Amino acid sequence: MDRTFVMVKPDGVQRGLVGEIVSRFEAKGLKLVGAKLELLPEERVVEQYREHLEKPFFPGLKAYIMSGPCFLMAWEGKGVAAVVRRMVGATNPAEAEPGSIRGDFALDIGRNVIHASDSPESAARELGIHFAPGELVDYSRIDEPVLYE
Ligand code: D4T
Repeated sequence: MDRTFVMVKPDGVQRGLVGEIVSRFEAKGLKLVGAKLELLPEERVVEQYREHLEKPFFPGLKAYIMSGPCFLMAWEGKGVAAVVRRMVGATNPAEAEPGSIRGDFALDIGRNVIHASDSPESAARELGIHFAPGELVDYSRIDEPVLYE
């Protein structure tokens, strides 16, 4: 089954949004297969955002991501990376649809509450940066037989 990486950023943790965000993915029918609260070390922030290293916003982005604990998750489900990105909404919260997480809970692109991998390939890479294989759990949710055709 497909897996993706999702992270509540420090602003989301500080604002007490972890439970609301986890609830949305649970209610959708996705399965939580890994989770931890962590202060990210610089190497993993750089690896996570390596495509943005030369961008003018990178120093501020790195400082923000390292400013407090992040809540890291692995979610599993059919087409999960694309499903989660739609639930997260546009990168700029001003453009994110109401009903999406950023559309409902954020205002500023530099404080957009949550990260989610943008493709199955990114998901595999990012899960590898943040989780050891033994930290991801294989199990069945009791409602799986009625969630899938
Ligand atoms: P993340 O990676 O945080 O989920 O965001 P997205 O995948 O939706 O968007 P992204 O890679 O384009 O941007 C990464 C991260 O950088 C911040 N950012 C971005 C910023 O502070 N200023 C900017 O101008 C841009 C483009 C927000 C998300």
